[in-house]
Formats: sequence, structure tokens, C-alpha cells
Amino acid sequence: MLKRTTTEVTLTLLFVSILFLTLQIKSTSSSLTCSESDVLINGDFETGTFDGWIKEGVCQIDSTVVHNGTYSAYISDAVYDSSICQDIYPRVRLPVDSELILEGWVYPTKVGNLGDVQYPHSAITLWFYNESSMKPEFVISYRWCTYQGGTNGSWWGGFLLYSWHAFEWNFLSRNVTADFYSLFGEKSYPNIVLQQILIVYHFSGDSPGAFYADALIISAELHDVAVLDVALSKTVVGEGYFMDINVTVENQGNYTETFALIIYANTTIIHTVSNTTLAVGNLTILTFKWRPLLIAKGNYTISAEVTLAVGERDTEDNMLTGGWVLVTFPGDVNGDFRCEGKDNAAVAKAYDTRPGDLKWNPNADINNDYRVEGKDNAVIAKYYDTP
Ligand SMILES: [Ca+2]
Ligand SMILES: [Ca+2]
Ligand SMILES: [Ca+2]
Ligand SMILES: [Ca+2]
Repeated sequence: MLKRTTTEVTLTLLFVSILFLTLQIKSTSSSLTCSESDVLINGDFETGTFDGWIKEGVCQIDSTVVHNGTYSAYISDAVYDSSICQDIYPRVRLPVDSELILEGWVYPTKVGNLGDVQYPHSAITLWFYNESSMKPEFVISYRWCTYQGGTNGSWWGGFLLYSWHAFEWNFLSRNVTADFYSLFGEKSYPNIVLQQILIVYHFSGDSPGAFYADALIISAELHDVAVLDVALSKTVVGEGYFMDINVTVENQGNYTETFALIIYANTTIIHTVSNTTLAVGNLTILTFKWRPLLIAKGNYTISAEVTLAVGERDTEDNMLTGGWVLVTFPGDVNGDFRCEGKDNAAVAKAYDTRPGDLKWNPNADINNDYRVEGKDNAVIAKYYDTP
């Protein structure tokens, strides 16, 4: 197993404290990056700065050896440890099973096996974080110049890219999810997310050589469902009678999804559906017949929320409010909390209509059969002059 160097441990502590700071900031802002291509900030260094990166040791922006644009990053061998790193989580939540792809270009001044001296290496290292324990838990390292050995362990795994040659253009394109499974076993990792990318030069008894890096991209396949609409069949409902709540859900991601739906009246859950499957790009309308019983009379805001078992990056569109409905006494059509003549008048005005008709009034359709008729008058008669 690889022994973590002092620098790495120090960096980790630093990153954990930054992470806590970021988490605190996040509690007041729910914004998440949604685009698949901009997970890394300034991964091509075209700002001409290390904006988005945290720098350690001696690293410089370079404009002589670049892969794209005008600038690259030069990670020097002037000191024992030089690195740049960038936190991914919690700014962007990328679960390990979201088909993570790492692309990047590295121009090494040295490659290969440094022999038995322990721990020198140049590498791109990915740190994975456990959302439950709030700690780094797995590490994958892509190395082009390193020491002999480096046996993979239960939490650390490396790939030796000796096939890369110094002084040539080397482009890395790795399926990180596949690499993760090959190292740690193919099973479900519900709480493991990509936390950080670290690009590191580490001297230890021997030098792995300075290098340039450019064109770094981290992308992922998208799981994304959204609530497009929450439609209420009426705005006044009598206690013990029905109304319809129609929730339109769309699969905006790249996978067939099975999702759970929760419907709320204010903050109270009034309905849940656990397993609805939806193909890529499809819409479905789920109807729930709500019959308010034994709750306080008054206005209720109706909202719907969808959740996926797998990780989802764009969660802002997962909840939608569909307006409010007044829960009142049975037979009260006009919402004045009394069943009386005015309610008969409202039924009379919309009498013999259906949805789409000019005089259709859904609140007058007390029994929710999508027709205003004698059955609705019968309800008023039953509760007349109450409460
Ligand atoms: Ca560049
Ligand atoms: Ca979503
Ligand atoms: Ca009334
Ligand atoms: Ca009716």
C-alpha cells in the first residue's frame, strides 16, 4: 500500500477545512453546475492564471509548451513537492457510478520506473469522498514517472502509464468509473463522490521530473429527472371530497430512470410513489386523487418532488410548487367556509358543463367526476347550512 506523504496529508487537512467552509457556504446557496463540460474550472489554463486551482510549491503558467490555446501549467521540480488541485465536491456532485471521464494532456520531462527508492512520483490523482463519513475514502492515481511497486490496496489504486514517452504529446482519456471498479470491485457505492483532482510532482530520494499539463476535462454521464408541472384540478375542495393533482415528470438525462415522487401540502407529505420508470427523454403525468381529511381548513400549497436512487447533479428542477388549494367544509364551493345558497348558485351557473366548456367551474364539481350536475347539488343539500 502506498504510504501517504506528509505533503499529501497536509494537503488533505487543508482541503477538508476548505470543504467545510464550502459546505457552510453551500447551505445558503443551492446552485450546482449542470453542464457536463464545465466540471473543472479553468482546466485549460486559458485565464493565464491558476484561477480555480489551489497551488502548492513551485507551479507556473506557461506559454511555450501548450496543448490548446495560449497557456498550460508547468509543475516544476524546483522544490520537493509541487502540485495544483481543485475541489469538485460539493460544488459539483459526481457520484462514482456516473460514468466519469478524465481527459488531459501531460508533457513530462521524465517517464518510467525510478527503481526502489520509495515514493517519488508525478501523477494525476483523483480523491473520492464518502458523503456519509465526510472523509476521503478512495484514491486513484495515474502515474507516468514513479517508484517500483506501488501495490494497489483497499483504498488506493494506481495506473502506471509508462507507455507514455518523455518529450512527446501525451493525451489521457480514462473511464474513471471503469478504473474505479477494476481497482475496488464492481458494486454499488451509494455515498462515494469525486472530491478532488490533484496534479502532483513529489520528490523522494529521486526526481520524477517536472512536467507541463493542459486541456484537463472531467465529465460525467447525466442522471436528471425534473418536475415540469404540478396541475391542480380545483382551487376549492371540501373535506372528504376529492381533487386531482397531476404531476408531469420528464427524464432529461441519459439513462432510463426509476424515480420516487413525493407530493406535499405545505410541508406535510400527502402522497408518495416509490417506483416509476421513465425512458430517456420521455414525459409522464402521474395523477394523485387527494382527499383531505382531518386537517385544518385553509390554504395549502401543493408541491411535488422527484428523487433518484443514483446520483443526480441538477437537483434544482426536482421540486416544483403547483399553486394552492383551499380546504373547506363539504359543499362550500365559493370558499367562504359555509355551505349555503351561494354555493347552489355557483353550481347553477356552471350547470351541465364539462372541462373546456365556457361556463365550466371545477370548484362547482364537488364530487370530482368532471361534470357539474345534480350529484353536486346533492352534496350541497346534504351539508346545507353548515357549519
Ligand atoms: Ca491551454
Ligand atoms: Ca433534476
Ligand atoms: Ca360557501
Ligand atoms: Ca360532479
